[in-house]
Amino acid sequence: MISGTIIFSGVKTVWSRAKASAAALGAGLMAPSALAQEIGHAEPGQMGMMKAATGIAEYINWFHDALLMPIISVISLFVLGLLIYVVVKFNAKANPVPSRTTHSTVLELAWSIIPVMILVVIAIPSFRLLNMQLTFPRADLTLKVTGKQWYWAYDYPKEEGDFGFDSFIKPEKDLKAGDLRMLSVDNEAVVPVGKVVRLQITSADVIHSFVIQSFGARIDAVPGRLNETWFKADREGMYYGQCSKLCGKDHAYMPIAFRVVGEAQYRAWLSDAKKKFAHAAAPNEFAEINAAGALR
Ligand SMILES: [Cu+2]
Repeated sequence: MISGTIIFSGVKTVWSRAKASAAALGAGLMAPSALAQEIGHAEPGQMGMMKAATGIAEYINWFHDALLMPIISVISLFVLGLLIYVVVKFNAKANPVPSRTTHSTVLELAWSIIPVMILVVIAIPSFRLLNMQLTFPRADLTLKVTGKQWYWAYDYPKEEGDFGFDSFIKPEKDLKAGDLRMLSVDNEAVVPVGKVVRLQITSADVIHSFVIQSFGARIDAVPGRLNETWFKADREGMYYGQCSKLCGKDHAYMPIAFRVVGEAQYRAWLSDAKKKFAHAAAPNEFAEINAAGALR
């Protein structure tokens, strides 16, 4: 297991180096403004995974692109080849007298052991990924995220000013230049770049699911339960996600929007947000529960 992990991390390093040099090559061709604002959302007609903004998302993309896709492609082509071979070679015309073979020890051992070995090869990086996602580094900022029918609510902790707000999808008629249909929201969650953000996720009604693919974050929002995930965004920009659990009639209309900014910009936003979204002005369930001491 351990030597396997070392091999895989070696492969991963080579892969991310190749990707980094490809990105550097691309960067030379792109306008600097395009680089300053990374946008984490799917492009129309896009194939493949969304661009990664965290180490975990990069690992997920590597796992999918460099390991799972090649394995499933080879298996699919192999099975297709076998089917064509059987159809051509063993049809009634080509093979009028069929063999009466019912048993082959070698074949049976092979089709048991080879799939097990493939699964072991997949399991090693898979468990490594789970371990990365479930090992929480010390958090610089903890946000509470509440799924509601049908929007998300964000609560910032006492140290950041003790405020919270609801985040609704922007209706199509309110979209401005640069906004994205079905993704842009009225109030984005703002977080600092390069900091560990811990998310405590719950729901006020039915089960929702909080997903931001560019962060490699995916976790259910379950009423009465506090689930956790974390991310550390390497790049500034806008990152979008969507509720990924069928949660009712407006399931498709509750996007998740995170703006990752530099420390100074974050502080500036914080001082405005503290006033705009103070809990006293806009009370929410959590403020009431907290006041009652239920969550302490
Ligand atoms: Cu939902």
